[in-house]
Amino acid sequence: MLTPTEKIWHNGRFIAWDDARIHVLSHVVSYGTSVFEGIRCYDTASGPAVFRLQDHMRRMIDSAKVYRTEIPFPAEALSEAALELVRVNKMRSCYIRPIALRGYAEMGVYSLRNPIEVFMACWEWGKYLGEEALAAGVDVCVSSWTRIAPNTLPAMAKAGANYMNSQLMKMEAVTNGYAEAIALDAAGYVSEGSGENIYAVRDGKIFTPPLGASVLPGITRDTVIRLAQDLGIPLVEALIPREMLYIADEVFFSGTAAEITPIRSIDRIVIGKGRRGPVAERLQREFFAIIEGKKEDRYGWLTRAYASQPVAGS
Ligand code: PPE
Repeated sequence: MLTPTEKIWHNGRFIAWDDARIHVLSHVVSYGTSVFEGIRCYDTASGPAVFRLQDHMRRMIDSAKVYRTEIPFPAEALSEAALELVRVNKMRSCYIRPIALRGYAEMGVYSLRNPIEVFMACWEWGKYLGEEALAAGVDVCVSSWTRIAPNTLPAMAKAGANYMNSQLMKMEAVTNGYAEAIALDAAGYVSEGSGENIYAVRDGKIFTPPLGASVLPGITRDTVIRLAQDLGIPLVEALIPREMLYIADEVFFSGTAAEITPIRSIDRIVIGKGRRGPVAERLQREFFAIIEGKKEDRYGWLTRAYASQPVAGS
């Protein structure tokens, strides 16, 4: 159950958590008309800091553009609002959810005359795929559902409606006793998880599906690509046949919520040694060293939320 924080940002001002309501006939409710982001704020050695804030806000603006929508706040203003949100709620580490939706005015599929409402909330969110997931790995399946096909729902846009496809995958997986599902794209190649990008490692080389395989351009995916390069681990974007997952030495997920999560079995076939592999572990170590502030933030990925460290409980 979600633990409420004090305030939610709405169209430029802060309102009480319980007041962040919309009418049931808001366009988004019937038609899924929303674009959103998921961002993490980490409690680093030098105080709470938000990871790749501007990149997330840029993606939200891009997602809206695909739907012919201009969010009435520039990325800088949204970023500033996110930092203020962390401050007013006195958070140290949290998950930040900005969402732009089409609100209440008219009914019918055409949405462009309905008002754009922008909300931003934050809450504490622990480990997405379970406490043990990061160290032990998770058991997953290949979904019987295909990922949203090219030119149907645009996968590069992080739109609410895309998550109906993700939900079909996730419900089936959980019902069958798996932590998560992997979707294949419309051509049958590996696409992504319900809320994560995916990687397969074979003989020390990382493979990840290209954007053309109906994947979200993950901010963590971009992070993994850069960290792999820095660590001298070869990484290629390539079409991945399903069976390549089964014979990989390692398979792992990345995402804001999932961070870097190893996969230890797929469809009950043990992957590699059935536990976190060395490549995933090296990437995790580098990733966590940066976000915990133990290693230099060499790409300027962290934005401090407080000018000076907040006193705990103040
Ligand atoms: N693919 C999908 C479909 C996806 O939803 C996410 C994020 C990713 C890839 C990874 O993207 P990024 O977070 O930028 O590295 N999924 C978010 C939603 C989780 C949720 O359940 O809600 C997330 O990880 O925050």
